[in-house]
Amino acid sequence: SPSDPDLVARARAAKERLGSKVFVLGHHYQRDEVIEFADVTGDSFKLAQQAAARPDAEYIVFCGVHFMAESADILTNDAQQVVLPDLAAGCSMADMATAEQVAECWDVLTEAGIADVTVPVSYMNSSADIKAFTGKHGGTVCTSSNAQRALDWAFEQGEKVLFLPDQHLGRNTAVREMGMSLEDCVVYNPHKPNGGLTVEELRAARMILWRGHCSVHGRFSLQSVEEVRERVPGVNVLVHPECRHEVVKAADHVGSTEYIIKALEAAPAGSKWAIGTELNLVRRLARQHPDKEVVFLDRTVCFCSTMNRIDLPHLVWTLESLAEGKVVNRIEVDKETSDFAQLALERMLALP
Ligand code: CIZ
Ligand code: SF4
Repeated sequence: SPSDPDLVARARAAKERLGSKVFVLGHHYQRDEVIEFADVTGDSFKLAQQAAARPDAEYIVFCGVHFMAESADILTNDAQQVVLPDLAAGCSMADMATAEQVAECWDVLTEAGIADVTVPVSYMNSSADIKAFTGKHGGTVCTSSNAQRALDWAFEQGEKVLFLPDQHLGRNTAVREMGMSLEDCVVYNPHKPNGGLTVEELRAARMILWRGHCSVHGRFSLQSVEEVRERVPGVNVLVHPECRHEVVKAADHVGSTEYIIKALEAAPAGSKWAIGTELNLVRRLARQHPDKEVVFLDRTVCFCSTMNRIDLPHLVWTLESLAEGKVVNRIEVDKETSDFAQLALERMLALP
């Protein structure tokens, strides 16, 4: 539906008043009405890098979710203020691993005698606390584009990996990209004593997968793939590695949001694509590629509800407040957390 013209005019006016003082970042999963005002679009990692590359911008308005704004705060300088237009824009996956739960897990690994041979690897989609834990214990952050390189590196440092918080990205990377078997992986459930695992199971495992998942990507099923192949003969199924293992196995191509965008750009006219990622991005891709048939992998799966919390009214309120010199919804990571989290992020940046 078209945006309210009054709100569009107000957003434009406030942005103009702020000039180069403000830099608006838009994640690929954001609404069109928000993306329209983004100075740059990207995945969470690209956006954090872009924020750091604009040290003159006083205000970074992060149109995305909470963990992304935290990462931007960690990677930008102290004078820059990161703002999240709606503080309720969290991420259910990031919320599945709390600092207390992960500390308890580390105690379980210590008791089993394996903590000192285990390297934590945390997906970008995690809170600053979890990234800090990872940095403190010699581990690295990863994205869906470099997860394999991060795991290769981690297995040079130790015998086992504790992968946080997305079990699917961890399993898909280990099994699909690195030739491990499903038996090499165990799932640590933070809601059960000892993660629901015996000491023997922990000692035998190579990949200890945290029991977290994305509430959007986790909903695509093997049936979604089978049905779309029937509905759209000759379709290429392209999914994000946050999807469940059987979905990734049944797909033709697997990759990060940036990979998905590039794959569509490179695809020949007339080709057919079923995409398993967030709906805002899939709809935008369909519009940008009218010469190709682009469909959503499963019509029963919906938007990321927290991504969608950032809407034009929230963006207008944020920009107008900043234009009046009032900083609202600032996301600030404390120094100790930030320093350890940065260590983990820098290990990722140094990956071969
Ligand atoms: O699922 C998400 O939220 C993703 C893929 C985020 C990102 O950009 O890394
Ligand atoms: Fe979190 Fe999934 Fe939404 Fe991404 S799409 S912000 S991982 S819930």
